[in-house]
Amino acid sequence: MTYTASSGDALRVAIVIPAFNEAESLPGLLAAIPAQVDRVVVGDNGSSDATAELARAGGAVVVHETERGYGAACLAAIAWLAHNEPPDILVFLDADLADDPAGLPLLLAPILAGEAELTLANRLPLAEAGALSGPQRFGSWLAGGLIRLIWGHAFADLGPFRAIRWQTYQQLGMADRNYGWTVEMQIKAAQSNLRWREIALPYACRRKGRSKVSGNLWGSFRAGTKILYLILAAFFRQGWKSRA
Ligand SMILES: Nc1nc2c(ncn2[C@@H]2O[C@H](COP(=O)(O)OP(=O)(O)OP(=O)(O)O)[C@@H](O)[C@H]2O)c(=O)[nH]1
Ligand SMILES: [Mg+2]
Repeated sequence: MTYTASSGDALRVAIVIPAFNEAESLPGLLAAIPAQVDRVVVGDNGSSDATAELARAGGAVVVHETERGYGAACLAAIAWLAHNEPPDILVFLDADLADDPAGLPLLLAPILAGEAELTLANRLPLAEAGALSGPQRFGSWLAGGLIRLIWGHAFADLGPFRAIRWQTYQQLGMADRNYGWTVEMQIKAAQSNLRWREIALPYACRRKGRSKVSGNLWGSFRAGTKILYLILAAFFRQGWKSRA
């Protein structure tokens, strides 16, 4: 199945879902994914529950990645797509049903219209009460502010639900293997002056399963320090390069 671009081209969309012990949420999530989506690939990090079986039962391809980490799971799933069915548009979606797959047409619209290479779901305007923690909101504000200060691109959020043209993704050279995946993509989008759009989409509280990142202090701390580290490292690396 495909989506149609304003140029009339039929574009294939693939969704990457990094999942670790999300057996309770995954069946509902997979059932809510629009039929036009061509392929769903779940990057599983050795879940001890039925995540892999339920993902397959829900029609997804499951790629196993031994190294724990959000980025590592995404990279493994993307490698499978690169070797099997490279799509035209790559979408990222968490497995815990906090993002609603029904928002996909809105997320894809600027890309299908040829107006953007990257679109990101902004969780802040429509987030359910309690869905975004204080540290998450502060982290998005601080990271967004630093990226605007350094590269002039004003992102409001670092949300996981996003879409990017496959060719554009390939040019970014994504590498982060854990908490820095989302911010790395936004830093590189800003550095390469990509045309991007943020779209306000609903964001719900996690109702099932255990939080791996924001819902626990250690996860939030590690995510926060990794995000700050990546922004400052990119700034200094760029600074050195421009002086070299
Ligand atoms: N494969 C894999 N997936 C992960 C890992 N850590 C998190 N995830 C997945 O990444 C997504 C985001 O993790 P969450 O625990 O929802 O993090 P969060 O959204 O910041 O926190 P909550 O608000 O509590 O949901 C979920 O689909 C997780 O299953 C990991 O180490 N490996
Ligand atoms: Mg979540």
